[in-house]
Amino acid sequence: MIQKYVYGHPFPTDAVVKEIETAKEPLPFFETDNQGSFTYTLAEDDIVYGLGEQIRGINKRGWQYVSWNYDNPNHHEDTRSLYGSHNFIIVCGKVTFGAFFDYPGKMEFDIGYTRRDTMQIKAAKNDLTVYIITGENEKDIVKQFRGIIGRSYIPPLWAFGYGQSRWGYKNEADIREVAAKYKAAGIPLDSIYLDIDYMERYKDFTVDEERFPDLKGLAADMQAEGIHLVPIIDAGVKIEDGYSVYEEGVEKNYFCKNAEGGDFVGAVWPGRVHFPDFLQPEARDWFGKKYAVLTEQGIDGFWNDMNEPAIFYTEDRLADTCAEIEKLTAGNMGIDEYFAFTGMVAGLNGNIGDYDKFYHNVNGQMVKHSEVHNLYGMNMTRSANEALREICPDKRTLFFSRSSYVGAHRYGGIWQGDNKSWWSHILQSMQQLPALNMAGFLFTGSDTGGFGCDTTEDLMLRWLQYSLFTPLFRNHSADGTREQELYRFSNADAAGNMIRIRYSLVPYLYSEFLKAALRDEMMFRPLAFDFADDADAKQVDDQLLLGNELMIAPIYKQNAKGRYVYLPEEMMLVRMRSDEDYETEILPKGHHYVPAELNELVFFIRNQKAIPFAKAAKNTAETDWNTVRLLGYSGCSYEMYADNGTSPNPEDSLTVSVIEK
Ligand code: MIG
Repeated sequence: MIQKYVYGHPFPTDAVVKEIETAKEPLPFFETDNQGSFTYTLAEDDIVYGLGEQIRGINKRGWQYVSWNYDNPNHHEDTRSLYGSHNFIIVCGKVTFGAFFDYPGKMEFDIGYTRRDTMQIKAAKNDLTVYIITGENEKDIVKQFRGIIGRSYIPPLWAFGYGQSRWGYKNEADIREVAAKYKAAGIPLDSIYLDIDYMERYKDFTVDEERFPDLKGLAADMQAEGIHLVPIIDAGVKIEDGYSVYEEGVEKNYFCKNAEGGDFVGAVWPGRVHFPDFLQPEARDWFGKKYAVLTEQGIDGFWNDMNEPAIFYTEDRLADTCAEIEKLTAGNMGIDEYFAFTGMVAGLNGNIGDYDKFYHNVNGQMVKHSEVHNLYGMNMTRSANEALREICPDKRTLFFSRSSYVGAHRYGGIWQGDNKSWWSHILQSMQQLPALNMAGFLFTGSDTGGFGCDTTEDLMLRWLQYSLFTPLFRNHSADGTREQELYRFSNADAAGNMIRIRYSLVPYLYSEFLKAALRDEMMFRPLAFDFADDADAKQVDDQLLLGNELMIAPIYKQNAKGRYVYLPEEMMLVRMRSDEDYETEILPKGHHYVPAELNELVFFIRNQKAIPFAKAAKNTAETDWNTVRLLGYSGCSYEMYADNGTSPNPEDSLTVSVIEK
């Protein structure tokens, strides 16, 4: 059952697509002060799941989180906001229910942080819609929620292949080198990503003619090798005379305005920029149609970046800061002045006050950005998705975004933002997966190997052993960090074996993805969602169920030659060195220490289940679905979902078949 409660005058976020009548009975579970604050008393053993892309564990209890889409490449346990805001939680324990707080501005979730027994959720203003969902269990609550927010985005099949990315590929030769070296190393590859350097001075929908003189030719050569090029698009539009995107946007009033009615100026990679007003349908249509500049050159995938939007600085604040600094540095700087100085400089980037300085035009009304902040990234990806469905109506285009809000899951996937080459960020990524799935985000994954900092070859290998299960499987790193293409490492053979295992798993992963999307289910679940009465399962926050057949338990500690794993039922341990070299062993329910050398992937097949396992291919287009055989318990079958991998509506080519062992 879903009950809807409206407070004040909520901004229409488009998160929920189903009409629901406002409830007549009073709000259950929470006390509200009718000022935007909602309080729930937590029982000692209550678990709180959800919040999508957030830091810390699967159980969110014991911290304060803030929904405020934010570019934080240095996030760790202390962080409160990340790139997306997904205000859906499930409280599980004394009473079990789901709650979605549909509010596009800043929201705080104090989940037993101030007081262990109190959850206090607070919207900046009392203008929001609250949905309370009760059901049979957590999975049922999620299914009901997903039913009202609309079907999750389904990418083309090739997006399930392995992708190589790096901020730092400067020109066509760099891209060709990556493709050639992967080929020479015999490591499968489906995509190479183009970061901001392909553009002319970071201008959206331009291609630098010197460094990429023939993108169309390059894209065609890559296609011939089964490789898709995936360029980045940034939110900010460079202010530059003669640049048509800038000039059109100014002329048509498609950019966000400042208080005086002029076009708001921020600074990001291109220098001074205007931000497209993605809340205007006409602006969305206009910006989205620009993607054709690239699809015309053979491009069929994009990633949308900097769309929180990230703002390095605004002109006003920079001017004020410089004036203050002048005063501070006039005499002999004392320690207090020194810290004031460094604080002011550090505070330029992503300054929350800057988001009060610009406005969206919503049906002629000027709406302050900070009140609808968390919708920006979602509407950028919506702009691309809706336009591309017109431009390329016959096939799916790959999209994923950095920033998001509930509802964005209908338009594209998300990557989990800028992480680091830290062991803890393998775990952090995994812990976000079920919460993201709860909110509809199925196509997701982390920057494998780590984005910031220098990776190591063992970290890379262990990260691959985790990421090879995530729908988005991309190796990405930041400019200036240690290069991490797999062929650079002394363990490239072992890494290549992991990639080949991924390709053997593509039929299974794709099938489970389709099921999750078409049935509004979760692909990745905490153990307790399936084993509700198992007290030990509730404690597990570094293992996940994947689909209905697998359990993953990645190794995320350096120098570990194995790990403890909890089996909530008898399962089959699979220990794989390559798609052809592996052994299996049945383990009883309970706690086990599972050894795994660095070059060994371990995962578990659930009791009396089996998964389809194909011959590894050099890319997804070459996957031979006829070679699919069952791996797992004998005497059981698997229900496989498949389609042609490209039709915009998956139902048009969907096949459901039963594979028997
Ligand atoms: O401020 O385009 O998250 O993936 O490589 C950094 C450069 C801008 C942030 C993205 C990252 C990308 C980088 N971008």
